[in-house]
Amino acid sequence: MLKTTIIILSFFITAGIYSNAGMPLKIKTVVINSYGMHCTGCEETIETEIKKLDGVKSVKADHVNKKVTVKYESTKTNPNSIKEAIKSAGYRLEE
Ligand SMILES: [Cu+2]
Repeated sequence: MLKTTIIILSFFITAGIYSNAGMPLKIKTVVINSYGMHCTGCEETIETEIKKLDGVKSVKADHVNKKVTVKYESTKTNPNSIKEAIKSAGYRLEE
């Protein structure tokens, strides 16, 4: 009887662990300083390049404040890949 209870309990605990591991998306936000943007056209160029990355949920480039804000799934991409995308769009990470 006790053994059965333990088996049933451990089943539920295990099921709980797996559903937690599989379910929630890990969305992170990163703000990257980016230089060389002069207008909204530049913002669009950077945004288009970053959106090509798998796992990017949203991207907002801001040429006035020289920042690019990106929401991404941390299991699919990372800040380094986003920085590479900014560089291949023709913009700089340092002033
Ligand atoms: Cu421009």
